[in-house]
Amino acid sequence: MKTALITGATSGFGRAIALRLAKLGYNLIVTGRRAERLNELTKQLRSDFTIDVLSLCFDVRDNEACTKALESLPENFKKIDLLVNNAGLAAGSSPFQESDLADYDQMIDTNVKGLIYVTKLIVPGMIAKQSGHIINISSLAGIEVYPNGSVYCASKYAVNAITKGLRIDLIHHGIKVSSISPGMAETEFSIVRYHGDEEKAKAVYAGLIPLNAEDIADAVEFIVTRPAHVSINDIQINPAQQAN
Ligand code: NDP
Ligand code: 8X3
Repeated sequence: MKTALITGATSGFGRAIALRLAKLGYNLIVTGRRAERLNELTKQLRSDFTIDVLSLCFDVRDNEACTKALESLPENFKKIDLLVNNAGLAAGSSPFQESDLADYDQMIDTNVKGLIYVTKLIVPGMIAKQSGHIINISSLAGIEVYPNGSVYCASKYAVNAITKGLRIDLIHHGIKVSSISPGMAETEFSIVRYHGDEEKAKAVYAGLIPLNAEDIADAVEFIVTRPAHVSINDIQINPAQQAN
């Protein structure tokens, strides 16, 4: 049985990906900051599937916490076959000149540095067994830049550069590196972006049918079920009503 580690499994894409990978028979390490959500998910996974589940509560921005959690994994979770770097956020939506620097720090620290910290800790184990797969959840925002999105977009452009670089650096170790680049999807993403303002968050999706978390789980399932000789570099996936 294979083992997958998913960051940011307490909500949205991460949660849906965890449930989908459980259905595919993966043992799971689920992570996030909200312990209660992790407990609830772990309970559901254990009752609905015959898999081993480990939940680890830590903030990906804290390298010491990442190290503590991931360097002392129980024996049966030590060999990680699939890492899904999903934890991330947008914070704020204002022109650059009016934006809060704390929001910018949070996005760079989570989406870029957090992804680097976790990946740095998992890659050595994959190299040791000369196999593995990393899927980074990027965004359409890593391909296009939109008004009031400069630094969120920058963080996802960085994710794409890291994805491409990792693919080159890890190719001789039997490790595949993929990304998924979704457009607008209704999760807790916009609630977080608007600092808890649910009305503003809802308005983002007015007049179109956004993607949902299951659409992204579908993409993950497609990527991990390809034959060994096939590597999916990126899946760009938009709502039918969103061109760019
Ligand atoms: P959600 O807000 O629903 O989920 C985000 C997840 O990330 C949560 O589980 C949250 O867990 C976790 N997370 C955030 N910050 C941290 C942190 N510092 N440490 C650990 N975990 C953290 O949003 P989505 O599911 O939509 O977002 C998932 C990913 O998809 C993100 O990288 C986002 O940028 C990307 N994305 C989203 C799109 C969208 O339109 N929704 C489109 C394209 C990409 P907790 O709060 O418990 O820590
Ligand atoms: C989130 C996608 O373009 O709606 O990554 O901000 S977008």
